[in-house]
Amino acid sequence: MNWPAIAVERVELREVRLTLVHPFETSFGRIESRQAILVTAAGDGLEGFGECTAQPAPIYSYESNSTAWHVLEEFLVPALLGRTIRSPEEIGARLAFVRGHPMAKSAIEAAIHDLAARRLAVSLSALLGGTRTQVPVGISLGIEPTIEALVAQVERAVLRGYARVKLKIKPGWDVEPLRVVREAFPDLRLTADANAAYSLSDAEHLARLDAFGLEMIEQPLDHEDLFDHAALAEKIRTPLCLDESITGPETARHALRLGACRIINIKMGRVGGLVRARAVHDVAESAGAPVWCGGMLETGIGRCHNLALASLPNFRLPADLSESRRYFAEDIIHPPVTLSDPGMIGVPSGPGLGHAVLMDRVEKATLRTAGIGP
Ligand code: OSB
Ligand code: MG
Repeated sequence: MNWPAIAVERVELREVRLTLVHPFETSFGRIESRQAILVTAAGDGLEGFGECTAQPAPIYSYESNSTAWHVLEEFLVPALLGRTIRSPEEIGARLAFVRGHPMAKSAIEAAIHDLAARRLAVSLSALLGGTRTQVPVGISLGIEPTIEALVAQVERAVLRGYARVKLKIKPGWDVEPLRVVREAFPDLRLTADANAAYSLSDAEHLARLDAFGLEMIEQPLDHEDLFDHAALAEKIRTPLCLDESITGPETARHALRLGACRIINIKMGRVGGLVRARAVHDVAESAGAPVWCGGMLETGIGRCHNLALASLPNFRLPADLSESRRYFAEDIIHPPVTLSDPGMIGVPSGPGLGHAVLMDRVEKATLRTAGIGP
């Protein structure tokens, strides 16, 4: 689909906080609410929305809401304001002078994509060239106080119809919870995500997880260590998937070539936007490796972007994309995201995000705002 010439006249930043219906605990800490920067790009009488996937603290990656706010306000937005954007690649090119800060870049790039899609009156998925009308989805379940509590969560997810369940693991919360869940659900598509909590010296321990028929283990080792992931892959049978380590098409190519992973989790924020996310998708596709769309507990806005991204053809495995109600009592979009069929979420077909942004709920959740431009 042809990209329209887009004039970015004004940008608004807004930090919001939405309480999660259930706290989410990973090897790096416990998350009780989704606190995010929303970006609105206005031009030609239309508005597009983006969401920054950073969190308040620089724990999952080095970005935080404050660094993203600073970089957006001082550098990224001024580099785009008043410009006519003639291609999706032009956004990244104009932002390339800023080193790093992929989540901040992705948020404004996403807002401009939404604006472009609305301008053409097509869905974001259509603008990207998506080929799916619904995408297979799973659920990512956090560490629970007890194994019984975890089994209850898995049971609810299975009854709800999720196509795959991912369990967060860390040293001391791995073999036992996986063993018990596997015993209770022998046919469940099951994966585990360590968020970099292990080192190569744990290889023998991690090999014990081979007994549970996991479809993959996600990011067992340090985010910067492709080499040790390749060494670990030789010592265990379960396929490795990388999340934190994959920062773009470059690391994707290196990781696949080294044998550091066989599967890639793509998050648009982590890789610096939709254009780079597609580039990672293409690198993996030509290497014959499947990808799937990861999540960062996004509000409905980020979730719609993820659904559009996951409609591309090589997103062959279930996404970490769950219903709005799994995260929030009241999402900020209408209608909320729900399962369309068991284990599937429909890709929005209306213009742009395809869901309305509920500004009254956004206002209620707002912590701070900044307007940039006339
Ligand atoms: O590692 O995939 C991860 C959430 C926050 C930070 C990191 C991760 C996650 C998830 C949640 O697993 C996935 C979702 O949005 O449902
Ligand atoms: Mg992960």
